Order: sequence, then C-alpha cells, then structure tokens
Amino acid sequence: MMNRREFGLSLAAGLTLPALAHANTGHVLRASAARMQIAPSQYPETDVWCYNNSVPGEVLRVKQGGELVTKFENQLAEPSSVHWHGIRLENSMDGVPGLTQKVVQPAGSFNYRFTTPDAGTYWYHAHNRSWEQVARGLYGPLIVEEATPPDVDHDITIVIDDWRMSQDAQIEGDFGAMHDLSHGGRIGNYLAAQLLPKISELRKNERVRLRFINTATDRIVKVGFHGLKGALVALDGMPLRVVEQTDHTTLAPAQRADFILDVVADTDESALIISHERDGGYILADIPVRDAKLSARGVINALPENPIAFVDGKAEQSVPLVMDGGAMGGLRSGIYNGQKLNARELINNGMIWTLNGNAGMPQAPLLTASKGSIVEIPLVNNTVFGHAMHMHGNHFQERLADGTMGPHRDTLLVDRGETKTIVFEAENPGKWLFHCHMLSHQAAGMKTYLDVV
Ligand SMILES: [Cu+2]
Repeated sequence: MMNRREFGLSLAAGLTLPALAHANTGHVLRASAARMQIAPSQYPETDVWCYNNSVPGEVLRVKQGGELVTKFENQLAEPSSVHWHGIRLENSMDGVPGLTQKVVQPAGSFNYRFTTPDAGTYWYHAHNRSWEQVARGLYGPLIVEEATPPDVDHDITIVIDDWRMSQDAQIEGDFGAMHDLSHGGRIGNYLAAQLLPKISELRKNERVRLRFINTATDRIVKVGFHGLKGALVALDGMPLRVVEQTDHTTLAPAQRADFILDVVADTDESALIISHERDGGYILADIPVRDAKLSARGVINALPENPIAFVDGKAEQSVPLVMDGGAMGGLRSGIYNGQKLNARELINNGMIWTLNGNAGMPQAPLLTASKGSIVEIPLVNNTVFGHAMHMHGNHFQERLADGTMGPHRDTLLVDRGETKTIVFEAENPGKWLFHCHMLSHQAAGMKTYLDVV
C-alpha cells in the first residue's frame, strides 16, 4: 500500500515546503475578499474575491494517483463551494450546490478529499453564483503531475482572465445584465495572463511546457506564439495520442491546453505569448531571450496516456441536447421549475436560454446511464452564439466529420448553428452537472445533469 503522506498536496514548484510536510494535511483553501494588483502597475489595486489571498488562487499540485485533501473555509459574505474542474472524482466531492453537496454558508467549511486519477492541467473554481464569483477571482490552477514528467526546462502555468474594470481598476458590478446574458456573455475590457511561476528570461533552445487555462467567464481566447516552436500535447488535461505541430489554439471558457515548445527566438529577441484578436495580435507575455550555447532539442513526444477509456463511436443510447434562446433566438416558451412559461415570464425569472426546452436546472436528468455504458449526445446549437458545454466528472470524445473520434475533452465549444456529437463511457456514478461554461449563459438557463447509476 502506498502511504497517503507520500501523495499529499504540495505547494507550487519553487516554494519552500516539501510535499511531505504538507500532507495529510491541515491544508486550508480559504475564500475571502482581498485587494491586489491585477491591472498594470500604473493603476490602483483591485478589490477581488480569492482563494488563499491571491488571484489566481494557490497553485495546487498533486501526484497522479495521489489524493487532494483540503478544508474549504468560506470567509466570503455569501455562500460558495469549490468545483474541481476536469477531475474524474467521486460525485460527493464535485462541489455543485443542490446536486452534490449543500452550499457552504459564510463562516462555514467543507472538507474536500479525492484522488486524482489523471495527470494534466486542471483548475478549481467557485460553483455558486459562479458568473460573479469566478469573475471576481475565485479560481486557481490544479496541476496533476505525471509520475515521469516530460523533460522540459520550465513548467509554466498561464492563467488567462478577462476583467471588466472601471478606470480606477475596480471590477464593474454589473453582473447579470440582460444584454450580456442574452448575447456572448460578460466580456471584459482587460485581458490578462499570469505566468506561474513568473519567468524573467528564457535561453535559446530551452524547452518549455506551457499550461494554458482560460478562466474567463465568457470570453473565447485564441492563443499563439512568436519565438517559440513546438506542439500541442494535451487538451483539457488529457494527453493527445499524437502531438499536433501548431503555433496556436482556441480556448473557450474553462478549456485548457498544454504545449511543449522550444525557444527559437535569437538572443536579445523575445518569446511572445499572444492573444489573436479580430483587430490583430495582443501581447500577453513578452519574455526576453538570452545567451544561446544550448543545442537544439529532439522530437517532442506524446505525454503518457491517462487511465481513461477511448470509445470507438458506437453508443448504447443517444440523447440529443438542443440549445435554444438568447438574443435573436426567437424563444417563445420554456419549462422553468416544472412550469411552462412564455418568453416574458422566462425573462422575468432571468431565463433566456433553454436546453431541450428547459430553462435552469430541470427536474429530471437529461439522461440516465448505467455505469459502464456508452452514451452519445448530439449537441444541437440552434442559437446564434457559441456555447462551451462542460460535463462534470467525465471526459468525452467528439465524433468528427470523418467518423473518427476526437481527443478527450471536458468542455467543447459548439459554434452558432453547429451540431457536434459527443460519445463517452459513463464510468463514474453520480449526478453530473452538464452546462454551458459561458457562465453568463449558465446563469440564464443553460444547465442540466446526467445520472450515472
Ligand atoms: Cu453558452
């Protein structure tokens, strides 16, 4: 038997406490209000809500197959909970108030304890009134380390967030504005990327692993590079079987992407991390490159596989999920709390979107699947906005146009008018939330759940 203390929660690389001192554990994850520098230094500090006094919250690192144990303490003035995004954990630890646990009241606490079966890049975030709590800073990276990590010189987590701020760098309090809820969500005016750990320079031919996490509530971000060349190696935590040579990827809210890249910029140039916007490139990070004398690295290999099943595309049941509503969506009616309401009544209840005709949490699950069965869900987007559909507790694969199966994901962007079909093995018992991770859309109706029995 492994001794649990060997697998406890450890602090971020570069900090001083070794994992053992931290195990089993006494670890506390405390949500509270704080004030910190989010905007560039010429602006004042920002009032935020955060975990362990920082935004992003403390980088939690656990070994694959290890256990995360932490006591969540809620020192906010409102109820909250913590969701461990992308972890195939036991249902009671999933952090969804009203579905998997009771909400944690102010001054209350909840003990989270679960194993982490899959290596990769995950994150944790508030899951009560998440469209506001996440936007105010309640999130952090959760890194599950491979037993044998890839050979890189730097392992850097890049947390992207999209802030809507006033001129004095305070978070605008306009949460739940109807125009945002009914369109592309609450899009900010300050896109920021934090590199953890911070890195002040790179050397030519060094190899870096970059773990991108899009924590924005609603903004889709297209990241790219200059002076860095390599491959996409994982999506939503899960390794790609074949690495993809590319210099960019699109991250919908909640999605993650791991790249392994070699520094190809010359000495005294820069390695740039870029957000490609409609009006051009926007520099998220500019890292000076120094002193060569290192030789070029070899081929970039795939990361070791995680213990998750691949499906061949055949399914035992197929249950479509049809998205309607939003601006220009022509929504006429929907079921809300078990009652059929017209569009005006839905809006009066803050509901603008429906899934299979239902707004907000339905009274019955989208589907019930027996453990071990293979399920298919065609995601039919009848709206004129994209939706980033996130399934809790499971990863799924998209059946691609050529009939092959895409990579494992926990969040999939379905563009306006598109249908994408996902297939997965329902291997994790419990009630699993399935919702749009454009959190403004979730707030205005886009959620349901699956029951695996
Ligand atoms: Cu959506």
